[in-house]
Amino acid sequence: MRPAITAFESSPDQGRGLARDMRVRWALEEVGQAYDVRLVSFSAMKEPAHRRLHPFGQIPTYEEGDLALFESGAIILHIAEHHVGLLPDDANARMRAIAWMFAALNTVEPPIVEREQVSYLERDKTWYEARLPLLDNRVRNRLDDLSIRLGDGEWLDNGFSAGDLMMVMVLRRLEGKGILEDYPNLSTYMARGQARPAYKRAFDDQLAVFASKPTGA
Ligand code: GTB
Repeated sequence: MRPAITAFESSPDQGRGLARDMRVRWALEEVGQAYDVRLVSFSAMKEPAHRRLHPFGQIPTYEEGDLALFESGAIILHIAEHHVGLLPDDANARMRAIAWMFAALNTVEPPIVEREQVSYLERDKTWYEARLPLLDNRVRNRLDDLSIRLGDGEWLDNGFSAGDLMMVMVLRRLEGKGILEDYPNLSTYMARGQARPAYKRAFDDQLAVFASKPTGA
């Protein structure tokens, strides 16, 4: 059964592949599963029809037969559990890869997202200049530990897994922020993920959505 995912009709990132459909596209490309994409507008996302798929009125969603899923982590875990290529066969290694998925989503991504949101939403507030360095430090604390654990390894736990896919996508949110550059092994790790053919196919497909809009809007 060919699954269908949802993505922004007009992504605010203008095709930079930062919205969370990108990680799902990448996972599907890694396992060689063809899929359909349904593009949704911001208003359609808040309509009852979409909320039946996603209670919070967001993308991505995933539909496959009578299964409907939301949350990129759950979607990628489902893909990884049902195909070869994103989780190791060994039971312990498999759980460690899943732990890295959770670490990316629950431990590393939250301070990155908080920093990002403050820089959008609180830039004109009196506390902004004082708050940003505190949030930078919280991000750096996570990167310090991640960098030590990765060391000179290629991936977080031997071979590439869904844990690396998720971590690379989370680290991408730091692009251009002047932080990741201080962690050469993490920068190289991120580039290694982005160099994977499956990543490139997924990236090009989401970029094509942006490029197909006459105004680029
Ligand atoms: N925890 C959920 C998951 O992992 O699936 C979070 C889903 C989520 O945040 N979806 C966002 C959304 O639908 C898109 S990805 N937002 C619309 C809304 O809430 O109304 C977040 C995102 C959006 C845009 C950029 N960007 O432009 O750079 C980056 C990331």
